[in-house]
Amino acid sequence: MTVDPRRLRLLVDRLAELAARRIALAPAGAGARLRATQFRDHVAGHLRVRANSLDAPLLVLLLGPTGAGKSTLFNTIAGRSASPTGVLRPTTRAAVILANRDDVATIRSTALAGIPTDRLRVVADAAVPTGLVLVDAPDIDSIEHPNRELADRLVEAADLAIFVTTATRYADRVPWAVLERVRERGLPLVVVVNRLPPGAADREEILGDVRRLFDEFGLDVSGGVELVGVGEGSLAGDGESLERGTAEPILARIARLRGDLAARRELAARALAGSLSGITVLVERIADDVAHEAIDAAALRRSAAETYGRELAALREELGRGRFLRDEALRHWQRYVGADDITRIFSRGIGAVRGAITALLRPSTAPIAEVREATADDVVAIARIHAAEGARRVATAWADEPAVSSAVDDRADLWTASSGFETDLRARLDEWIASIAVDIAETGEGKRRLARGASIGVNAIGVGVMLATFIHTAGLTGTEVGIAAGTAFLNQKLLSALFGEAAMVELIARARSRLEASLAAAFDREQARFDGLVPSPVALEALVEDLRHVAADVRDATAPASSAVVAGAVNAPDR
Ligand SMILES: Nc1nc2c(ncn2[C@@H]2O[C@H](COP(=O)(O)OP(=O)(O)OP(=O)(O)O)[C@@H](O)[C@H]2O)c(=O)[nH]1
Ligand SMILES: [Mg+2]
Repeated sequence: MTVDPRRLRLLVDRLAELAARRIALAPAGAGARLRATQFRDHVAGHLRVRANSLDAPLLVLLLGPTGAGKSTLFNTIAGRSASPTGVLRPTTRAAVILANRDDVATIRSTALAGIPTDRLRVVADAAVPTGLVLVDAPDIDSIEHPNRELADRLVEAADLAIFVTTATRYADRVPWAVLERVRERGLPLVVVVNRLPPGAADREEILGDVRRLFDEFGLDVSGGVELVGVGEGSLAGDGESLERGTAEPILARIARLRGDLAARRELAARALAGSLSGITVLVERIADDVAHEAIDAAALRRSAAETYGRELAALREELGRGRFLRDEALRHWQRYVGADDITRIFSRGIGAVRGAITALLRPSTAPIAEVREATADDVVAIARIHAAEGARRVATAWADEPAVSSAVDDRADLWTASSGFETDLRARLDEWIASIAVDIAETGEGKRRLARGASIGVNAIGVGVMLATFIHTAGLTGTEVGIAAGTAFLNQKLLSALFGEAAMVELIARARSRLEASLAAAFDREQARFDGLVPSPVALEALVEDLRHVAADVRDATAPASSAVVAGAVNAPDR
């Protein structure tokens, strides 16, 4: 099976798009963040470069712990002091690049694109043949975290890693974390054990032990990985490089690659084949990360929704009991609907009421504005208490969740109702009150009566319906006589006289359900502040699916991948 080069490049496009989406969905936790970065950097810095051409300059990376002698070896290969060495650890803090000037431009716009200029030091050398770029990396184990980040970034772009360690340092733990990524991404590897003791038996023993460690780790030294011993050499005259004889095996390796296009192409193909099999592993692991994040995000949003749902239910119940309305407004209304002449008409029976009521209810005397405003104020005040309580409860719960704790801690505004809550709810209530008037005007009975008696104000009746959604005789217990009960009784009597019992009940029920929808919308707006702190579970799930698909497609396109097959594909004449 061969890899169709067009298909390969399309796969790279898809991988790049998925890597960008993954980064945009805020990976949770250090491990997930690292994998997301590796994914993006590896696709951009290596897969795309190699899918386009195996003849793009090879990137050979000197990698390893601080003080192992990377820069000294770099200078030995360069044949001059190009990367300062030092006794203070760490020494190298930028990626030092030795290349022909032609390759510098290429590599900076492809494999090394995105690395800040202040972290690159270019040593352009006309004497260096094109085709191979040597990079001295900062260390991977000192306390300088940016050094490690840069080294990690270079690992993603390299075609060959020359891992430099020493006879005393090879078993240190930290470098193995980097070697794990080298193994996963299938990066061709040469291991240099520097500063070996002079005795042949000691050297053999150390190299044997190194071989065993690498083999156990799954980096097969007897197979693909080369192991090179470099003796503790006297430094050359400049003190910045080794005597050339000491580093002979490495110098020979570099010279061969520089001089032989086929050897470079073979190495590039091997690196690409490693990348293609490694990327499926990485992509699957990222899909697992994202799947976990989708579950967590959904759980967080659900907990917020439940909390706000409980507060909304409590609010609804309180509103239904009507006790929150201030007496003063109710008294206004009771005085209006309970005026002597209306009571007198009521006592004469329903027929008489219908006939006389329109004449009696004069809009000019109705306390419409007062009751409306007082009611809206009271609803907003009590809703705000529940919105604030909902926010406090969600923020408290989320403060214990690692994925969102810092976001919640950083934002004091999330611990109470939003600053726009009152204005927003008031606008919704105004709309609601207006909708009651519209409903009355459109109701059969209302239509008739309004047509007949112009003097009866639709707004006055609207206030009656509005109040009836909060105070109603059924919702008040026997002990709660007083102003609310009395007003509810008279208000209902009036409305039922106007519309008939059944139409009245429906009118009130519709008003109540519209009010509930408005309150729910206002609470949704509050909850959305929290939802916005976690990525959308739907977007995360979609990403999981796309990642699994692309991993399967890469496997399908490359199996059974070998460097020869890949080489044939990428350099195929039909490109
Ligand atoms: N005598 C002797 N000294 C060496 C040898 N290799 C490296 N050194 C010294 O070890 C020290 C560290 O070497 P560097 O080349 O700066 O090490 P590095 O790996 O680049 O270190 P960082 O840049 O910190 O990551 C320097 O003082 C070198 O002169 C060697 O083979 N023999
Ligand atoms: Mg160095």
